[in-house]
Amino acid sequence: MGLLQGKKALIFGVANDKSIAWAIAEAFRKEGAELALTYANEMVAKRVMPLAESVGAEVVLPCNVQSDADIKAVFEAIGTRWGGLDILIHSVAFANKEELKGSFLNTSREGFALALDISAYSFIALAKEASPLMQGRDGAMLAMTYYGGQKVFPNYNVMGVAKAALEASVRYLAEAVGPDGIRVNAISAGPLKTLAAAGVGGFNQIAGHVAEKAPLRRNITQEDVAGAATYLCSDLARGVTGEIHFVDSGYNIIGL
Ligand code: 1JT
Repeated sequence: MGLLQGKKALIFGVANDKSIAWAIAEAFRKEGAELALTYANEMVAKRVMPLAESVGAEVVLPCNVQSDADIKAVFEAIGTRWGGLDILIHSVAFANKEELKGSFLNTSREGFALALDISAYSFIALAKEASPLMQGRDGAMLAMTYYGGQKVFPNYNVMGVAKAALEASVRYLAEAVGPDGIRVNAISAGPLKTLAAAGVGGFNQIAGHVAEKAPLRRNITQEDVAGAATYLCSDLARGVTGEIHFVDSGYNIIGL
């Protein structure tokens, strides 16, 4: 029997077949989960629809996580269709491209608010709507983060601050919903070639450095992240909450 047999999983953040969220969807399906997917906007809809169909997703809806109305509509649909929810995946981030390069001093008030709204606050908003649907069913919530939320990386800038807020939110949410038996964790993934990474200057250099210096001497894959996500959202991780779990070939343990 699959590790997630019969569990109902709602996944935010599929943009294309390189998305971390997509690798998670495929892995969850293989382990017997039922899936619902959301996508950010009409631009990605034509890519996401065929993917959703190929895993038999029962609910596929647009959701701009900046919109309370969009979020409400998604959870209303989940409540109607499933009557409950076991797993929530947050794999969503955004920052203005101009603020992911050069000096951190050039972070604007608007850019800061935007990056933190989409990349950190949205997890809190989704958790608030998900928790009533997770009552009495050992729910699990999972967010995606990056080491730039803990240490300084060139160009990561405002995203680093957003990931720091997201990681702290994982801990505060874990405490808030823990009494209801709901667990909240994050995976800190090593650099991956996704749509998000495509817009980042010098990304290949970063990936090359990790492959050279990390204990495993390679970059991670989307499937590596999906494997850890499967464990963290399964009952095997029933005693694990509030954790930032690195899936980074061990890069973060190295000092020099
Ligand atoms: C976003 C982007 C969030 C790229 C991201 C991200 N989280 C990780 N990456 C990849 C990355 C980016 C930089 C980096 C290392 C990894 C782009 C769109 C907005 C959200 O520098 C060390 C800059």
